[in-house]
Amino acid sequence: AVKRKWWKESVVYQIYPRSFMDTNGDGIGDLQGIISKLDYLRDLGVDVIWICPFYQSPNDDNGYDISDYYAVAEEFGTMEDLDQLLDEAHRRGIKVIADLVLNHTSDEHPWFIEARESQDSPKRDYYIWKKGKENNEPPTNWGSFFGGSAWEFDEQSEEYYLHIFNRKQPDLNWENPLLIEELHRMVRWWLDKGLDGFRIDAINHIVKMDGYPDAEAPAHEKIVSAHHFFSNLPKVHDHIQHLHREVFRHYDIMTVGEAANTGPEEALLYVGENRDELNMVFHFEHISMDSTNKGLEGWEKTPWQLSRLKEILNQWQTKLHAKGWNANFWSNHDQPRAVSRFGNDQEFRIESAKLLATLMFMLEGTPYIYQGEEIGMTNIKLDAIDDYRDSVTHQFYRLAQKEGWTEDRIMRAIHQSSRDNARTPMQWNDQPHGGFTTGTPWIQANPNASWINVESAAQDPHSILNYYKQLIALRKQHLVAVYGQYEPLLPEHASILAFTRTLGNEQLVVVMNFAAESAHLEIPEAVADKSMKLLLSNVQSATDETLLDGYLQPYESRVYFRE
Ligand code: TEU
Ligand code: CA
Repeated sequence: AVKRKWWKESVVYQIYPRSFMDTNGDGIGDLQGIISKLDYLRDLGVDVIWICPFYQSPNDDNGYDISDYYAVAEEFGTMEDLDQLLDEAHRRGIKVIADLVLNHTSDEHPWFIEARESQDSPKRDYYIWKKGKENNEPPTNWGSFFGGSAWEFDEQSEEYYLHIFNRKQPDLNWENPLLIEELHRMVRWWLDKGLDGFRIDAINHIVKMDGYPDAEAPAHEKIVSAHHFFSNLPKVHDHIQHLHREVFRHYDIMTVGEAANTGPEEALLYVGENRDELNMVFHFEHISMDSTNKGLEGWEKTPWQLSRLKEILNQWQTKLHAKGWNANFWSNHDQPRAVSRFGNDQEFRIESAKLLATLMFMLEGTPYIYQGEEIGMTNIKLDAIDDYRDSVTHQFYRLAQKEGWTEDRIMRAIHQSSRDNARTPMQWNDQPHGGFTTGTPWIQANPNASWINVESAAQDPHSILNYYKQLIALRKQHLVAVYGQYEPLLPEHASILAFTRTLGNEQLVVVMNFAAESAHLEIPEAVADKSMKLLLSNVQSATDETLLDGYLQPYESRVYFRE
């Protein structure tokens, strides 16, 4: 028997508030903007919205650098707006989860301001301080995720502090029980306010390797990737279990942790059903398929292989079945647009966007939609570095210049990989700036907003948007889509990804062609019998019978059902 849970049966929609909807013309999305679109989200069929950080922040990293955990960022609105948002969402049957950033704060958080006052400041131990090496080099050779050293020298108190992200994001010291108590109190405060759970930022990085060793590297390499010294260390689990015991288990909530550099075995330690940690984690294995390099070169995408995607999905689907739970996604606010990256954003934009959605919704796990994905929003190519807003993109630009890359090469990499690809304004209609704002948006809207937008998609029965509605409805009607056991079909096929999902005597058969050419389809006889009913397809010619036809059109996807 399956263990039914609301968060397993939910569809989650991720909102990047800065880019979602602006209601006061200052060019920045706001909480009232989200409220104004709740009916849209309800009609889409969304059960949960995840809102990226809306806390007070100097915005070096758009809210992931928090200076007050208990305050709403002024440009987003007020605490009353937030209460209203919770209220109005709940009235529509939509739950709300928020980002929870526990690995670091802003350097403008009062804790850090106090901590850096002197080496014996009472708050000193809230962060991680070390002396440099004898030759004035940083304490270790660890590189930050965002480029450059993970250590910054603080002139005021004459020690280095650790920041595995930007230098304005000092890492919190989870060795300090007082800090932990403060964080627990804060999490409880938000749950008491009515939040329905959290997406927990960078949670697998909160513990750093004892003794702070250097990573092995050739002597001339002063700064190297050292992720293994601050990813998935055993004590992370003690801390999450502690948080669960003290806080989470007292509420009916959902939790999803962000866990880069995590494979399925490690993931089970976070999401295993008797672990009392998290409900699910985001891993990045499938969205790392197209960056085989590390460091700056990692910004240059390389072709991805369907065989690799199959391998990854097989592992995650099989290993977590009946033991944990998957979080399924193609994109988020840190990633390029899915249709540009894994589909085809030219001739087959509509078909391939639907195909990608079909996969995410038909796998076992909870599906996540990133805002704009439901209308097939694409990457953007801005001409000049000054048009980009993301601090990490600017950091990349500086470092690549220093390495001697040409402007062309740098901009090509930025066009492929910049986080701003996902952060252009949501495209609501064909008005200026996609109807996102009546003022000047904080970042340019994609010029294709004139024809890729919600209003026109809503009017077209064959739009990506209406296909998402059908997918969501299908998942609600058929429990097998949520809980069915996954089994791969046609494992060797070069362009077709196919699988079955089985629950009792119900079965889904999903077939998808990931190529821009039609593909030969031969379903094993045991699966392809005449009782199969077509539930959904992204081409209009598909019928019950066509499963036996022997081919799929470019980017065609179909879902069959039998009982
Ligand atoms: O992202 C975390 C993050 O960037 C890494 O875990 C990343 O996945 C890793 O570099 C592997 O490539 C979160 C937020 O989503 C992001 O927007 C923030 O900038 C970051 O944390 C810092 O808070
Ligand atoms: Ca605004």
